[in-house]
Amino acid sequence: MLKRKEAGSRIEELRREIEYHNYRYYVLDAPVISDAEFDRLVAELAELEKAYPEFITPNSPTQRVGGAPREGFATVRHLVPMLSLANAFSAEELYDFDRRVRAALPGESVAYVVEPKIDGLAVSLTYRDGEFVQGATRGDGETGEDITPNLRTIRSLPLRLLKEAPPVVEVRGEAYMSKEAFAKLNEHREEAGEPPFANPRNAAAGSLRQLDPKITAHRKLDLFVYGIGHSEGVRFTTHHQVLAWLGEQGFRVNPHHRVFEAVAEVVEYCLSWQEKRFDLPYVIDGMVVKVDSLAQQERLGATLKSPRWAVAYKFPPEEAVTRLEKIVVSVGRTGVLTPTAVFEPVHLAGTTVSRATLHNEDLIREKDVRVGDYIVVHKAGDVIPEVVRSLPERRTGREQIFRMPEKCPVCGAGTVREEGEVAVRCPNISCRARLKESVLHFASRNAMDIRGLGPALVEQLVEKGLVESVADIYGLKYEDLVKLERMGPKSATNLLNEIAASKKRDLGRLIFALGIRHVGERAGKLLAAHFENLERLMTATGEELTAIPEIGPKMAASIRAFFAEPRNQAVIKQLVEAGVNTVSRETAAAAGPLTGKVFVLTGTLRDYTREEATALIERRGGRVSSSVSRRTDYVVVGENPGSKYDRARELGVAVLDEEEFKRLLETGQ
Ligand code: 3BA
Repeated sequence: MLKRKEAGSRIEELRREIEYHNYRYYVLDAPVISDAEFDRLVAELAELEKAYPEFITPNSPTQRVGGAPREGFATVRHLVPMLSLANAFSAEELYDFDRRVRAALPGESVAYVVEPKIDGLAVSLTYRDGEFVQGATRGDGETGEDITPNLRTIRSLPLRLLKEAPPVVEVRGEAYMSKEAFAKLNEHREEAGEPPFANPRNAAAGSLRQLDPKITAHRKLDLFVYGIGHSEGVRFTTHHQVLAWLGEQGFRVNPHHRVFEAVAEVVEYCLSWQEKRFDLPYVIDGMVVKVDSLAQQERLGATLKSPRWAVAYKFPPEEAVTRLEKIVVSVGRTGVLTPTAVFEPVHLAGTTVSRATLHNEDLIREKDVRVGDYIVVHKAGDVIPEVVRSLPERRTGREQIFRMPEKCPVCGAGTVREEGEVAVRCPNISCRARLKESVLHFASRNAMDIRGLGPALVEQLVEKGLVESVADIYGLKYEDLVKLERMGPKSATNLLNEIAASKKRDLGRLIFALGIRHVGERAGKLLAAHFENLERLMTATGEELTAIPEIGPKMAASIRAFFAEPRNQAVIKQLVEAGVNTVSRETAAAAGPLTGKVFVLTGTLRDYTREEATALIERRGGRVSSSVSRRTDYVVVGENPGSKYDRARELGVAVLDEEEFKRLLETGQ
């Protein structure tokens, strides 16, 4: 073990080294060590920090994802307002801008810097003595929100400046999400039935607005910087000098900025990016033109909203018109049916496209898209083709209104659309589209806990036709398994033992493992405790289900739909025949003296806080609800009770004072 002082200097050394390699990797895209070597450095630092936690600072590279969730965002006042950019929508308007600039600077020569306009979120990053101390959003330009921990998760953001640093410098730039990260994020959101983000800018904004920086850390964000706001102790004469300095200090500066003296060249450069932009890995929505000389910038000044020395040339929106030939429906891994528009091929944002997502049934209806229609298509985030709208004025009368299929196009099971949801789903857990996911969930740790039945193996079992439903797991034979890739005699035997052992799991786990929508681990346990065997759950009516505390109409409907599907009934029959346990050992009574009882608390108790009373009830199997209804068993009344007390008397619900409540906790009566 190192001595404290030595540990301190080694920690410092490791931090510099790690941040340098971070810079090589994320800023320069030119790493000089392997990932494994890098991981070793981080591991050594993490170990030293664990042994000497007094050395941990928020700007240690180990802390990029370490921030705790917060209650809300503090506001930050920008010392120099973050103005907005005036727009130019044509070459003509760029020439107008140039004329205004030259008119205000008579007889002077003018140079411009032209840089891509990143479609992200403007942020302000304050460094004191070279250390990153605060990051904020632009907000309304005067005040923004403090999002320091979220910004620290961006790997290309330097936690310390590389070179000799001024006492204070506030760097400004754009946080954004790459096209690739945006497409992946939306794919996951659609699979989970969550609404997709409209574009990478919304995705970046949504990610930076997370109160829990751990969520931000999972969203791959990046950063380009392009300016300085408030500063003390640095002086520059031109904008391109500022950009060079920022690069030397370890920031990512967009490499496509250029200096021009002639406005014609400025215009040509802007126009040249109209098509080239589709080859960039991030979205740009235009080019920003800035007067290069800072002295000239100062003399030009600003209007109320925007500087007179800069303008954003905005690219025209990339849209195309085509004819919708048909709508095809595919089924995703989780059983969601997704309609896709198939149309006559058109050139769009750099590629030829002939298909676009229509997301869901409701969107098709809202946009009034009919098969045979002329439609407008675009690419969200330059990558995801979408139907923007139909052109009803071009209809012939032969267009067809689309309906989602009533049968799953993959397995033929009757499809289900739950109340309040946009997604139509296939309810058959053995559907080919869903099977791998169903098996993985069935075997997962909190379900049937079959260790060794992971993605690679499930892939093979399903592809080879050895598993056509979750119940087929129990029919697997040694000879089937040893032949598979990465399977030896030992692992095959182990897996068979695991599978056999899983037959004894409690009913609660089995119910969860079936993958009934909305039925999580806790609901599985509650249902098992209430019905005690699977058979009774299968035949339960909606009323019986909703009579159970915590089981609402949504879950009840989904349980009924699940067991109504003959293909699911067949799986259960097969599970029973294989000898899988379908009875509950943990009965309702065993869970606690207050199991199933619903409490409402009102007024102040003398001896317990609200949190303590809740914990005491829950530890005994009861539940605390916030409002009184006919389903409430007890209303516990402290001093100065509210309207809940009146409501309890109205409904004839049992009312307990503090003494009676204590007795119930102690004796269960
Ligand atoms: N340059 C956005 N504003 C930008 C400093 C000025 C400016 C932008 C820019 C006003 C980009 C408005 C919000 C803001 C102060 C940021 C850029 C980009 N320059 N390259 C001229 O790439 N999106 N946005 N105000 N800083």
